[in-house]
Amino acid sequence: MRHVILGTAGHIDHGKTALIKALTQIDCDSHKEEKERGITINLGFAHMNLPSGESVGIVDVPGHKDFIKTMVAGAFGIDIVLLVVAGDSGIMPQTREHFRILELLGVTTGIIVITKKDLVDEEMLELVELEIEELIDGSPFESAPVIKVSSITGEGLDELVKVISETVFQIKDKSSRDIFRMYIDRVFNVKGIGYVVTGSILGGHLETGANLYLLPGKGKQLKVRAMERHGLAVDRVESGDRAALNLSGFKMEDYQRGMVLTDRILEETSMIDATFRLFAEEQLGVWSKVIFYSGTFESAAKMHVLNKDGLQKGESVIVQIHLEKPVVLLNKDKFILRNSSNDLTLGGGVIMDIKPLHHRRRTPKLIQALTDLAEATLNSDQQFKIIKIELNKEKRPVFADELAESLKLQPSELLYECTENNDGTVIIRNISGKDILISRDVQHEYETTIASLLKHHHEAHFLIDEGLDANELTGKLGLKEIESAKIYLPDLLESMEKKGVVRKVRNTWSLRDHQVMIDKKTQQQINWLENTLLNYNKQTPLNKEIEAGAYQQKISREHLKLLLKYMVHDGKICTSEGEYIHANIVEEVKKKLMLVLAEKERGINEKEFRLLFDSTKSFVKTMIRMLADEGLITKSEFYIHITEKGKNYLDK
Ligand SMILES: Nc1nc2c(ncn2[C@@H]2O[C@H](COP(=O)(O)OP(=O)(O)OP(=O)(O)O)[C@@H](O)[C@H]2O)c(=O)[nH]1
Ligand SMILES: [Mg+2]
Repeated sequence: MRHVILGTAGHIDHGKTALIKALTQIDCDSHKEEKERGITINLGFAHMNLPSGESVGIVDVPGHKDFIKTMVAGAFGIDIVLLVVAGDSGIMPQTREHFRILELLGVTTGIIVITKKDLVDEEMLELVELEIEELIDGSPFESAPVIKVSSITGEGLDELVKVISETVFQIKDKSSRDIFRMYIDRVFNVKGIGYVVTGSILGGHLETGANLYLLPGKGKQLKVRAMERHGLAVDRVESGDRAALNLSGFKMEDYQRGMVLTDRILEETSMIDATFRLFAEEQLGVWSKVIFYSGTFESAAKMHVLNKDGLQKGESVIVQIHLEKPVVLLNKDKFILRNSSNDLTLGGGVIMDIKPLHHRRRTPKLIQALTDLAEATLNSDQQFKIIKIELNKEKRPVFADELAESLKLQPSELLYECTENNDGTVIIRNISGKDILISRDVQHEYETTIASLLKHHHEAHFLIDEGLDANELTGKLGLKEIESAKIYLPDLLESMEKKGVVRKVRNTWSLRDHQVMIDKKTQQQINWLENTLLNYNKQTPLNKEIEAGAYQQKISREHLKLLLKYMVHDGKICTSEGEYIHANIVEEVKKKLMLVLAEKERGINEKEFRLLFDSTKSFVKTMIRMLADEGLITKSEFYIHITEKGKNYLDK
């Protein structure tokens, strides 16, 4: 089954609605005011059953110049246009305006229909044909068929139906895997059934019973109770169908024109980067006030031209658009801009970034990046380039799922693109089952920064073989809050180890070539410190006293800390809560105490401990902490006891 929507376009009174009626027997001008004025005001909807059995949806748009926004909403999502030109008047202003809008909306398949054949002679028809040729020359419609009909006599209609049937089969199948999206173009309440909304499905598919969201908004869940496609009840609709959905949960107070129904919650935006082509006879400066249209959405906006100082008719530029109202859009969506007084269609373009940074300054680097993105956006086979640009924007490791979500791609599609079309600039790492992407340049920067961080660390701690642990490095790289970095960085460090840049020292990472170097002067300082601590014997020296001694030795406080740390690492001294005792003394006390404790069933208290060694209270407290940490003793409220581990120690 084909899923194709046909739309009309053309100047007022040229016979669009009459043509649809002649083809389908459906009168799209159903409103009272339309009947009275004899013009189309609202979008009209119909469907047509082709001889092949296919059914195509039809959207009939108004031609009046005041209803361009309605025309844009109707033309959004159509696949084939019937560009109607009346034989008795030829190309008129809205013929041209609609024609350009269609081109900008990416509608590239069409049939030109010359109507009112019954009112004109051959000569006049030839003239109109010449005008049409001129209009379509060099456009995507250059080779579109031109059919002459009369909706009154029916002449030419059979041929038109034949051409429509052929054209329907030229439309490429759309992907029904995409996100389901449908701008609502009509809402009505059917007694006993509830609210029904209609629209052209822009992507994805939908089954009865599915959940939908009305966006932008509170994200309230709606349920599809029943559906119709082209007037018939169905259980499934998809991209390229006109559909009527009966929704449970839908409330008029939640709805505003311009909202879209989706099958998942999509982020709203009010700032976009886009390409823009000006087709109106106008000159625009760097900043312009405009009205933005995409689908049924409309908002006042400001347009900032980024890569030029202004633009003339026919020029294409890169712009940032600031919308007054939030909207849900997807990259590659098309849009139309009108001037702020809404009497002139300026042009339109393609959205390339729905969540850009705010570009305050137009730097050459920014312009280059945006130019690349524009090229990738306009070129559908450049998906990988878009992925790369989005990744470069992040400047950090990103989960594949996360990136796919922001690009509105399936994770599998993203990974496929990154493996099939990768030019080596994007690195994919699979770490504990998670795919993480990072740009090669960013990874290279990390490697350089890590090496330099470690170098500085080693310089400042030259007596210590340890470097920094993965956690400290994550923090120093500014990645602390980044979930993906927590698994990415340890993996990166391991790969740097394989490359011979770093090595593991206990739980830290050091530069592979880092070695502890002790010069003569440092050795003297170490000896002095060691003697000092030995001389204190079983009295823990207060830090203040060590510092005072060091000061006399011309050792700075920082350097003293480093010496102490080195000696702890080296096993010469022991430390607990900032107190230091020489390792030999710890060993001596340990042995004797264990022997005593092994004999004393009830254990000993702190005072007895102190008397045993003729030491100070603070020495005893520090020793108890050290031995308890080692697991050799336990301490109840008053007494110290030997543990099993302590007994084993004695046996050794
Ligand atoms: N004689 C003749 N009259 C036609 C033909 N097609 C349309 N008309 C008449 O032209 C007038 C305008 O036709 P519509 O179909 O309403 O024109 P439209 O393009 O839909 O106009 P808008 O929707 O307002 O832009 C009506 O009075 C039609 O009856 C035709 O092929 N022959
Ligand atoms: Mg009409």
